[in-house]
Amino acid sequence: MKIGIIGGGSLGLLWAARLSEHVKVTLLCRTDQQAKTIQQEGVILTTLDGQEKRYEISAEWINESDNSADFDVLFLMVKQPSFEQILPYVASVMHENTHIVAWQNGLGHLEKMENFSFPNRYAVVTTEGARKYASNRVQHTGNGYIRLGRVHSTDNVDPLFTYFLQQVHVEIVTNIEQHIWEKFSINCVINSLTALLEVPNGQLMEVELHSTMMQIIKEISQVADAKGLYLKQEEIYHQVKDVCFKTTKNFSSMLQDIMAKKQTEIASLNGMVVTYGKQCGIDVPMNTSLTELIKAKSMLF
Ligand code: KPL
Repeated sequence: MKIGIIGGGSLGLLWAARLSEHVKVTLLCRTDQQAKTIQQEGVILTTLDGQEKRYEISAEWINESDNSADFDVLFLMVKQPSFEQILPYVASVMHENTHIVAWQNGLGHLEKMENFSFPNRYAVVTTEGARKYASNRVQHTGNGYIRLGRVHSTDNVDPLFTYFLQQVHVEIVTNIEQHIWEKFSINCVINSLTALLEVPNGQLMEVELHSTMMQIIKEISQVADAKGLYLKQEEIYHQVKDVCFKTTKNFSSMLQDIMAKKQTEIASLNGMVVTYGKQCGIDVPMNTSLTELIKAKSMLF
């Protein structure tokens, strides 16, 4: 199987290293500088137990990559703000049976894929934590689940692809939409609060934030309800606690973006709650305030 990973962020680097132990993987980078560094030095992964491992990975700059590449699997691992831009490139390096897997946090990306005729569409939700600390260096900061499911299809997952996913410990689920909303809720809580308070995930549990967290979750569950999905609020809160515990030292992706002065995913997280709230006529004051505060924080840096 020929696998391409688009996007060399923290999870892109982690998965390039991980997959290279099983299959041929090409990292399709969004900058020439990153592709060159990885070609010369490989990807350096610091494992959970603190060991440094070097992986030789084939890397290409997407502007110069070979468009006849024909990948069997493409992992789309760019952040939400860049997602739409890479879709024409995806269309140019796939064949008619390519498995296209979207790994984004938040909501909105699946609708964007609908404008393209991708036959085998999947989404992944994961609570694993990773931190990129140089263009080719990543630290694995927390274990978590990795769940994949077909988007808008009840067809079984192809046996060869299933075998590959099992080898890399990806769980196949049938109701990915429900998982996406649950993970979305977890990210709306952890990412916005860690970014605002500038603390690693674990520290959210060291201070009194219970009613703030419950209010974020309550508003999300109200909009989810209007969209025909049922979220168990207490259950989501327990999942938030569990993720904070398992990724205790991790800087959430939103905090990493704030620190790197990059555009955050707030519009696809709490901002999406605001958008859906307006569409459904539901007041979502906590998510509105968090969206405004994170946007303001990014602008004031
Ligand atoms: O997905 C994450 C993120 O940082 O975006 C969590 C699970 C919160 C890990 O930090």
